[in-house]
Amino acid sequence: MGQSENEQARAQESRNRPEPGALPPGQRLQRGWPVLHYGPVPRFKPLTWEFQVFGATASGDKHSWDHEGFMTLPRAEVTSDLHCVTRFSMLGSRWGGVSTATVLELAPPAPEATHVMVWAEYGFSSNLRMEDFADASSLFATHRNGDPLTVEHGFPVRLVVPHLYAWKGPKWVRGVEYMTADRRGFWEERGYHNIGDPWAEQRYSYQEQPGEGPEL
Ligand SMILES: Nc1nc2c(c(=O)[nH]1)N[C@H]1C(S)=C(S)[C@@H](COP(=O)(O)O)O[C@H]1N2
Ligand SMILES: [Mo]
Repeated sequence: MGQSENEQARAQESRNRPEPGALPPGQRLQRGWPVLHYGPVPRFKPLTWEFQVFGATASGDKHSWDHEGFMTLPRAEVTSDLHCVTRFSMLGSRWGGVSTATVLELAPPAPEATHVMVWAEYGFSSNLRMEDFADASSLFATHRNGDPLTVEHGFPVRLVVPHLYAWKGPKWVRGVEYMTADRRGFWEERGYHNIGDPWAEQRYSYQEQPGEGPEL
């Protein structure tokens, strides 16, 4: 179960990315775990909750799991850091859940799919390049340090993409849309960088270079 440390190390090497546990430029260490999001905390409704994969799927069909189905998918663990663009970082959480690789394997995208939009409750969304979504450290987390997520932190499922700023990981995820072209998500439309690499301090959309995001 889970990802070996070797595999994690190799994934890091291949991206030439700093080790977990390091602080990106302009970030400070946070003790404890603040709650940060836009809008109200959604109530979990187990009977109607679904995790859907749709858009440019290989078969053209939509895939969906109910909560029980999602919780019985193969599980993985990743230890990683969370970097909020408001400058706090939380280092060294052990996230448990379903890796994005598992979702990609069970609900494969069409070959033309280049980006994903991850959708959460109340229409919150964030867009990712396929390679960032598919990264070996990207995980749909249900647990942190062995405990189920609290509702404020995204119960039942949040995305964690440790090599990007934390807004790229929606809490209360309900679906993934495979896309054949890039489109901006919620914060990416509202002044935040389309890619959001904390090591390059890609905080705001005005910093985007040509080709890093769709027209604003
Ligand atoms: N659905 C949703 N997910 C979200 C956000 C949000 O506004 N809505 N904010 C993001 C931001 S900016 C951060 S820093 C993290 C914060 O996660 P936390 O509240 O568990 O610390 O959630 C991310 N996920
Ligand atoms: Mo954030």
